[in-house]
Amino acid sequence: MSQTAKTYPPSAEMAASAHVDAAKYDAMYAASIADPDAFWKEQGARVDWMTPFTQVKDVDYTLGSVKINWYADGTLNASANCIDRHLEKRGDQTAIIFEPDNPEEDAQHITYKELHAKTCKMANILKDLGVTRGDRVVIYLPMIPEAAYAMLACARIGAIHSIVFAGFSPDALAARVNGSEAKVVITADHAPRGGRSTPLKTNADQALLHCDDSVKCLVVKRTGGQTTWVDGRDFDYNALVEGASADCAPEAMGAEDPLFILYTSGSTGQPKGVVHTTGGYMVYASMTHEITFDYKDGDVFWCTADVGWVTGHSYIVYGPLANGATTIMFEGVPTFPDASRFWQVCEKHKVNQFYTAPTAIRALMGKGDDFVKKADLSSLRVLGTVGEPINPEAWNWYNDVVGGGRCPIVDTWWQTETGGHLMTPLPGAHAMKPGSAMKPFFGIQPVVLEPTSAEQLEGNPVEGVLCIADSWPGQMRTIWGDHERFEKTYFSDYPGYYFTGDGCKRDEDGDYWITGRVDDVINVSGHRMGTAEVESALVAHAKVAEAAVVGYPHEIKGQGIYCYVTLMGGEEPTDELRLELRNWVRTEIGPIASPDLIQWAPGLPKTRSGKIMRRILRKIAENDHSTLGDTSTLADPSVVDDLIENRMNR
Ligand code: 6R9
Repeated sequence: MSQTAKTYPPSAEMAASAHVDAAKYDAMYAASIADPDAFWKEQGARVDWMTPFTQVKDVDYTLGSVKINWYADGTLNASANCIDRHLEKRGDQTAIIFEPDNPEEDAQHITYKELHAKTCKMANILKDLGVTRGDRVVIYLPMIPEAAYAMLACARIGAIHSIVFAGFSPDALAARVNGSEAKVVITADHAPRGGRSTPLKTNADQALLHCDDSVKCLVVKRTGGQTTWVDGRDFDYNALVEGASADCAPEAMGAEDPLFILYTSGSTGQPKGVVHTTGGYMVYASMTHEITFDYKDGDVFWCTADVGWVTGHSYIVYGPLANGATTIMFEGVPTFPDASRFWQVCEKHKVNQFYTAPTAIRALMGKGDDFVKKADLSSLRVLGTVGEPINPEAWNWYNDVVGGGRCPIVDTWWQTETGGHLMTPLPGAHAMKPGSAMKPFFGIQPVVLEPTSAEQLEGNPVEGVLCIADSWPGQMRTIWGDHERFEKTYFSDYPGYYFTGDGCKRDEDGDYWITGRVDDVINVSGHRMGTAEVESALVAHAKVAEAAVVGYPHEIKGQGIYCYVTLMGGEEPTDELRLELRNWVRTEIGPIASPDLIQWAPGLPKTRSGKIMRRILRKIAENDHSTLGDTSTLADPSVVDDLIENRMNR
């Protein structure tokens, strides 16, 4: 990512009106580092506690005894913080605007009072299905209001939700139901998206064949489309909701009781269940939502993510609702019915803060400015991006064409693991640089380390791996069922630090630029994908002997999926087989894991000990094979010539 000389300081008006200006940022940041306990004690008051906390931070990053606790002796309920506490002041205010996939279908405005009733009803239905405190519930729903009711209903009764993105396959769903030993799966008949429809219930049926017989399935009617029904296992939400009570007292949960599990890809093995707990997560989601987006009472906030990702958890549901905002849930895609949809929705609902991913910006940029210009975007005040580094061209287009040069862009860097933003410019405080995540959020101490010596790089400019020196309340606490893997993944390579898996540059002004993953995680359209997952899907195919998967630069998606495949002896490398493997991976994992390029590899470059040299495969996929580095340790250096000769990415 190139650094540009031009910076974009906040307007005088923005600096004067924002929650945080430059001087306040400096003072608050210094205070947050000097005395984290005092700082986070004060911020702890953002949420309503049933039992006030007396402890603030209790953290140890020592390998073998890693523990992360915040506000541990307090009790609270996340759903009460998102709903009940707003009822008196804003019971009739819209909490959620639901914008359906089809623009002809009416949007729904759900008030805080209605949200309360719907959440309580869903909570009572779950209780009747036998769900109690600490149980897991898997949510496999489209972007419909019931997804938010389901999350909040779980939180209300102390159940732990685990959302599985509706684009994931039955196999991926089954793995997550089994991994979390869920009691109930909540799904819908069909999921409309982009004018097409996914048979979600059919997927759930297939997944449940591989799950314990005791798992129940609660089915929401979205389209009324056909489904099959298993009596005794399947329950009709729309029928049950009629008779359900609209009262359900929120459970008093310990601050460190899990709020949710969210599976995400890592550099090795199968996806891991990231665990977030209640107190610290709520404080951090609420604070980052308010400060990063300069959210003010009465604003309409739109995050275009899906609730299946962490961005949807923190910035569609928990953060905005904790702050009493009006939050938009959009069921559709940016290009349906055409490329003006995002902007039409902004105009229709008078959106004040708009938060999306670089991949969407690049795709829309390619469709031309007219789609933007025909909408009235004067309500927009702050724009945001998340998920991957944004290239300066896309940043400039977002700034000029969408924001009309008036709206600061917050380039928020964070992860499923971090619960909320760790680095971002603040709208009223920082002179933005296109492509830079700029500054740490309060309490965040980024350090740049030399990758092999783990030595901390001081001064500016420097480049290395990005670690965080201390904890913050929104940090993940463990990997579900595998605390050892948690310690090993995040605290073993660079002892004493949380290792992010990202590389970064700190420029001469001390501003941060994320350079991308340094591990075997690739970022496809802002979605995390472990190369190991795609490899294991490929080798599960009868005709595949071996596979290696790497990322390569892709104009729209950021990174594309490049697969090197060695076939079983006697198998013909045909285009039909390519297509078959592509579809195979789509069914094994989901469409987001579709290979972009599949190269037939008679052999893979391996060391004499049999380790695949991915560095070489990455270079070939990037079409940058002039500097392959040292290949002398390869067992058979000649395979490299064949791979270069037959590369797909020319
Ligand atoms: C929130 C989310 C995390 C990974 C992260 C990094 C990349 C996210 C970014 C960014 C550059 C940004 N990433 N935001 N890279 N600039 N503003 O995306 O979580 O799905 O867990 O992905 O995404 O590589 O490590 P998650």
